Amino acid sequence: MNAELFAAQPRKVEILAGATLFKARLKNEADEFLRTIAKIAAEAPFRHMVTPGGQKISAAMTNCGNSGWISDRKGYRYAQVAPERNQPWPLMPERFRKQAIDAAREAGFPNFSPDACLINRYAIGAKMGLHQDRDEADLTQPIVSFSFGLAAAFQLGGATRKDKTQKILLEEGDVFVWGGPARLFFHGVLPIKADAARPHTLYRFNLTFRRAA
Ligand code: MD3
Ligand code: FE
Repeated sequence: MNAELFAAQPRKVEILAGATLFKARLKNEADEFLRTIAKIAAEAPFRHMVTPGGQKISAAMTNCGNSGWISDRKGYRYAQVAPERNQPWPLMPERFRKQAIDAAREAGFPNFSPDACLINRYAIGAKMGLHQDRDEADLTQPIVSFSFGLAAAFQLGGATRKDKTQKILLEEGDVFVWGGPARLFFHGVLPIKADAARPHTLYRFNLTFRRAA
């Protein structure tokens, strides 16, 4: 039997108002994206930052673009230089930027103009607790996320921390656009699991394109 017959086909799913999932949209480009991520990381290495409370963040992070998201004892913020290098972040690859803008437009956000791309690398067992993304200046701009490598069970809540959450599977090549009413919703990532069918795939990568400034 031909495995291609069962491969995920691209499709658009409206999860809730303002949150649109494009399943498998970048699946064929995954290897190219992973190579480009490796080049960015050769310039600005992945590292584990700490929260203002002093907890180590379990996803390793780096950035590309004019601004990059950072966290340390002083707080969460965007910075135009990588702190330990005192140099600008690597340029946001034009292909990345275009894919993010195209997805945002198709989800109903024609004016998306990202200046920051946070790259999260999750090893097996890494997770991200429920949180809101509110460090960006203009909350009318959406966030666009690309997932590669291992899958994740993504938790989507509501406007308050107490709201019920739903679980959404994010797989290789999935593109998620968040804006409008969903922009400030709580969300998180459950611990990443190994995939017996992909024994050489050790990480999940998630890229989030944002308008920071
Ligand atoms: C829903 N990253 O970096 S991306 C983050 O998979 C982050 O690495 C997750 O949450 C990850 O801040 C999820 C999808 C995402 C991004 C922003 C959102 C979902 C969102 C903002 C509001 C609601
Ligand atoms: Fe987030």
